[in-house]
Amino acid sequence: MRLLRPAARHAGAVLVCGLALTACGAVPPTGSPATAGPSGGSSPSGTVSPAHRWPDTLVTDPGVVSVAARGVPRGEGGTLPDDVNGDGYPDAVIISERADADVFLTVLYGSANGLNPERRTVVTPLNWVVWQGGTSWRYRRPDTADLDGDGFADIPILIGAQGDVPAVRVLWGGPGGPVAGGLSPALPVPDPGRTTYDWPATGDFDGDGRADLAFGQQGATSQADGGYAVLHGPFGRDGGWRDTVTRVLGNVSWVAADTIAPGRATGLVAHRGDDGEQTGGFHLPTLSGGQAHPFGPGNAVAFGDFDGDGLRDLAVGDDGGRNNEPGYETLGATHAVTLHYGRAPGVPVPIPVPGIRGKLTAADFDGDGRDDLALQTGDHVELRVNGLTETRDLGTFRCPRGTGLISRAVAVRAGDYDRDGRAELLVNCWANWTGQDPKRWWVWDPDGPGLAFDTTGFTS
Ligand SMILES: [Ca+2]
Ligand SMILES: [Ca+2]
Ligand SMILES: [Ca+2]
Ligand SMILES: [Ca+2]
Repeated sequence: MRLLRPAARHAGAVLVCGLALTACGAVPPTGSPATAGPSGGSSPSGTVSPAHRWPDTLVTDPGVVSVAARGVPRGEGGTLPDDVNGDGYPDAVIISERADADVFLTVLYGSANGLNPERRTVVTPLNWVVWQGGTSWRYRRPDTADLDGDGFADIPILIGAQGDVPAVRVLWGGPGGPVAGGLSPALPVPDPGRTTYDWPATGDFDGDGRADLAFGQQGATSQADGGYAVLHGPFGRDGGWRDTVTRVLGNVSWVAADTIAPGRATGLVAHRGDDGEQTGGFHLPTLSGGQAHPFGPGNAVAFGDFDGDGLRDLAVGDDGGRNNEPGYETLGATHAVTLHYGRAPGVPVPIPVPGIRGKLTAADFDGDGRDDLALQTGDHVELRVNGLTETRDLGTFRCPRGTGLISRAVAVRAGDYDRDGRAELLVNCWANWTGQDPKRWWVWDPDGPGLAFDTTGFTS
């Protein structure tokens, strides 16, 4: 039994079996790795059982979301993996709430002046719900990528009927952002009951220039059967995709990916499940090479180039999750960020950070060519800069007035939304000690005034 948050991850894991009993039954042993074709994986060598396909209703049901846009700059297409309207500026996708606690997606559009909530698209589920699986530090999802290769970043979302198994669909980007009806059929994720209720990770995992989607897969009959599945792009608007690769790694519950960049295959973290405690996982710098470096414990992960040598590094930290098993006070608690540098992946370098919790967010906030790390200590968000050797306290974020107690600042995601070479940080300000409260937001810009906004009134 866990004492503290996060509760959502494990609750979601339990729910997988609770709601999808058929998907928790026996599943043929998976290869390592194995490939299934776009027929849905019914080939003899495939690992996708037709018995575990999504319900057909999820494929055919139209009119799932409404879309309301205002002030969206019109783009012509580009190459950035997070440019939803293709105007050359990265965009931020967040999950947020209205006053009535309705959960919806908002695309905030970048510009020369950065993010501005007056330039946005609000995507609201109709009779379905946007799944909120995942704990607070992974709340940066949904990720984006140009899944169909048309020059506009797309948004895979996890959505489904209340109480049903959610499906992954793609909300397609376009010159004016997402539009009504611009939603793919349900993607044929292998063994959805085994695939955790976390959102998929975007990447180009085979380095072919086409964006792919990765999913963590829990073991069907034991933890040892856990692993990951990758659906390779390009993805068609009819729901088609190139092929599926699965791999068994043992006790894997969820995945996190590096950022997409031209000319390199995207790295992946396949993380073990947990019962509220800190666990570890496997770092796969490339999937095609097959090498999986074990790491941990630490439930918060972030990729970056922290020493500026051009190689990708992995930061692992304590997200604050605990349970009340005997010894919980100390077991698995590193109270540190541990760096796994690309130049020496087998030599972890711990950096003590007393009071660390929450997620890690990496970006180059000061523009020196080295990625920096935003992390939480207590109620504060702080930056580690200059190769993570220097600490810069950003303080407690101020949120819109009149919203009651503001207690926690949660760094959600970062990007260079104004393209001045220095990243901005998007922070969610909780007014609730006990759980996610994604209504109040703050954009921290190292070069300019902060911007606060509240999604409570985002009806359009
Ligand atoms: Ca854009
Ligand atoms: Ca696209
Ligand atoms: Ca690819
Ligand atoms: Ca930097």
